[in-house]
Amino acid sequence: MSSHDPLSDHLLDMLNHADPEIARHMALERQRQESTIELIASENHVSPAVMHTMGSWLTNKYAEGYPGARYYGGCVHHDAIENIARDRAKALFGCKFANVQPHSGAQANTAVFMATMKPGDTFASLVLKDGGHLSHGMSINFSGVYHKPVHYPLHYEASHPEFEQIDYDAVRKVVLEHKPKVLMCGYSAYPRTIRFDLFRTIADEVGALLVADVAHIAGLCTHNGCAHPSPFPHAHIVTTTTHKTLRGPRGGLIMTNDEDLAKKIDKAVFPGVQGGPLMHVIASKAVAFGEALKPDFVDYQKRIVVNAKALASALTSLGYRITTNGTDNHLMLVDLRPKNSELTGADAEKWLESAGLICNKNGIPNDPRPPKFTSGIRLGTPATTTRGMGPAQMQTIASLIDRVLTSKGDPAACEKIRAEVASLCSKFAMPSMKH
Ligand code: DSN
Repeated sequence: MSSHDPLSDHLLDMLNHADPEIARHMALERQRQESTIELIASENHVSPAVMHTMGSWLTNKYAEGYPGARYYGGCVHHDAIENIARDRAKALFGCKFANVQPHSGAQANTAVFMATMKPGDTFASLVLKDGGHLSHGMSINFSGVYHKPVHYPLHYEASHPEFEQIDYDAVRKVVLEHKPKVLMCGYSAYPRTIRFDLFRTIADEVGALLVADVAHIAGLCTHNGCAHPSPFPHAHIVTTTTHKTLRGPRGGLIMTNDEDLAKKIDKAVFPGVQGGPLMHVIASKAVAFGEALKPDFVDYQKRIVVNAKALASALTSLGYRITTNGTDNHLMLVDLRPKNSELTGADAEKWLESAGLICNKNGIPNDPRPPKFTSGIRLGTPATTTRGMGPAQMQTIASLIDRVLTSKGDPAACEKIRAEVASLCSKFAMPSMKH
């Protein structure tokens, strides 16, 4: 039986006195995370060092501005921490400038749009329903309200060898026709390698800035592209979250090699779209970047991809269709229809959760069903890989998923599978259980 890290236990003890109502829910959530298998592609389990740096006295401080140029006194240690975070981010991704203040990936993209475009300017991106992101031009997101998104399509003909993948000829056509200020690449539900080099060639044809949002694949892109080609030197600007494959705290990050763009980005982050930086989160980002700079992080990223391929292949053998016929990265989209044409992603998500397998419903390219239902689920391997699971466990997980879905969520079957899931989890501790 694993034990927890002492700081987590101490926190719960303290909260049991200070605020028992919240303590109860936090204890239950810890138990939920420990006893279920996390397959949401954008989630991960952080180390105790990353986690507890966030829950610290650094939250007490206002530090508007940047190191050496703050609008409040008492920032000396915050300057040091933010400089370390910036230097580690630059070393990790191999670039010259980093802004570690964005509160999230969407905030990072908001700041980049402010730094590079005027209201009404056109940008090109992949549409949300094909794997893009809210902040890449959804009609009711700031990006679609204040700017003009034009979207490039995927290959939609089933006979095409690159079915459901980026159609670079179509990207070029859209870019030449609309001459956008910004060309965006990087996605939330795209399982294949992104050709940053081809995107840059296309952007250069019309003088557009190439913005790569690597929120999902950030960890894979570290160490000069250890498990996915790096967006540098091709992208003018790179945005990311820090909490997905990068395994840091919930937050955002913007990087570039261009000094002029770096100045505009700093101004856009603060005072453009944010006020005081979350210094406790920035310190935690620094800790996470420090962990990621260690050589075993490269091995971790490679194992994420090996596991994703193993899970995709096991599900294919069981009769599911993986879009694009596989994956090159940490995630896959599972088209449920070949197995059961009536089954929606919404039902699959609910049934799987009742068995302790956590994932999210997700549209597949050209999905006839609306986003509330969908014909697919999205699965990812960053969290299971953090727990130390490997290809053998991916086979087991595929079979557990299939048993839940074949049972049509039968409560007795799901209860039995939930016990098997808990037993598997007990053999693969979360980082906060190893100390
Ligand atoms: N919500 C994130 C995801 O799950 O992919 C994207 O921001």
